Amino acid sequence: MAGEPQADCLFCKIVSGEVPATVVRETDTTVAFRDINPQAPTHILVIPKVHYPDAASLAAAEPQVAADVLGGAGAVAVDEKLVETGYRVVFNTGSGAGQTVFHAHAHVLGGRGLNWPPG
Ligand code: IU
Repeated sequence: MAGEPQADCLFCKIVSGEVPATVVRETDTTVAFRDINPQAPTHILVIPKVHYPDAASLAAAEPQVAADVLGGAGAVAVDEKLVETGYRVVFNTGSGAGQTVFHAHAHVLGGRGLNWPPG
């Protein structure tokens, strides 16, 4: 059921501690950890502890938690000293847009120049 932990979900296993991750920030509703395949000098994922397949379905069902994810991205950017130089928050949504893990997550990318439009 949406919102419940999914047995086959990698990010649910990171939330439960079953799969290790380099956690940089945790709140009652979110976890932030370093991406294992970083695409920038700083690349952190901010995820809700509850399971929804993407950001839009999370926002529709639990808007406060979606706000917590976005706020977590901002807090990570401050902690990682990305604010002055700029950073990007990305929610890949759907396999055609590059989503590979179907548990909502924000990518926080920074520490290098970021081109626009993204590829
Ligand atoms: P995507 O937007 O669904 O493609 O992002 C998934 C991210 O999860 C991607 O950047 C992976 O490198 C990252 N990731 C991870 O950090 N740890 C893992 O064990 C796995 C994927 I699998």
